[in-house]
Amino acid sequence: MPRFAVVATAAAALVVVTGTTATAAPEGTEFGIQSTSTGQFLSGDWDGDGDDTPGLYDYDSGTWFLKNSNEAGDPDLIFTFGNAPEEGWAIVGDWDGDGDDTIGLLRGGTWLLRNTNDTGVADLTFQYGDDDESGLPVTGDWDGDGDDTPGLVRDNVWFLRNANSTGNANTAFVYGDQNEVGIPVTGDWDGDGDDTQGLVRVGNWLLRNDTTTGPADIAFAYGDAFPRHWPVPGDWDDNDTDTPGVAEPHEDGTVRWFLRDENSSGPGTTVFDFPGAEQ
Ligand SMILES: [Ca+2]
Ligand SMILES: [Ca+2]
Ligand SMILES: [Ca+2]
Ligand SMILES: [Ca+2]
Repeated sequence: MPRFAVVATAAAALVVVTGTTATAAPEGTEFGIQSTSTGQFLSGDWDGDGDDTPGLYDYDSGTWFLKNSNEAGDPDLIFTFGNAPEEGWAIVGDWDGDGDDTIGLLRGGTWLLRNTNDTGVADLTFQYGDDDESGLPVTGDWDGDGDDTPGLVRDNVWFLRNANSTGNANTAFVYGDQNEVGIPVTGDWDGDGDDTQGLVRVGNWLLRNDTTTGPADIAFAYGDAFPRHWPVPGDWDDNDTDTPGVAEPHEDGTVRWFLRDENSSGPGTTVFDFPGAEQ
């Protein structure tokens, strides 16, 4: 596989981090701000066995690289979904509630979701957001019914929808500051079955267990400030709670993943390179 010098969406997220306004769905060409590469870090339960594992999306080629175990090694799945270059956001979730997380793209306000991790047309296509949508996409099982559905984060206002179809937000609330500099993350921090919101500000994880306005229920430091560390939470040990992870891209194209199994400060529980150095 090609090695990754990532930090692509990094550039897009950097727009948020610096407090300026993202003006549209990210252009692939905008991703080069941080580096010459165009990648995004993701995590999901690609094989439906219960644990979340890493994924990479290459915007230049529209190629997904998914790994089914939290250890060094080659990707288990390599396939294309998206254009070359792709101008939308890469997103993942269990759209059909069958237990596996699969791929998707958000272009403008159009969500293109596929229920299998392979090349093909979108199984679901719908509008959620504006044609020139400026919000950042998030996905999660907001209502705890088993399927992941869309959300948009416009500055510090979160708009969550409980169905994979065109329509209005079911839940809208403020979380974060005006001109929020944190990176939005979502997960089931307390293991009760629903996904909720969080922000990662300069390495500080601020997680809340209800999709409402209010203070963080859990706050801890993990990792360094973006873009050195890209936040990627997941259920690494299959105990039904989502916990922090960070991906650290290196100049040689390798990426080191630091996954922690507790929502607290401390060392990475599992650390490995994906992709690693070419042999
Ligand atoms: Ca898995
Ligand atoms: Ca699924
Ligand atoms: Ca749901
Ligand atoms: Ca929860």
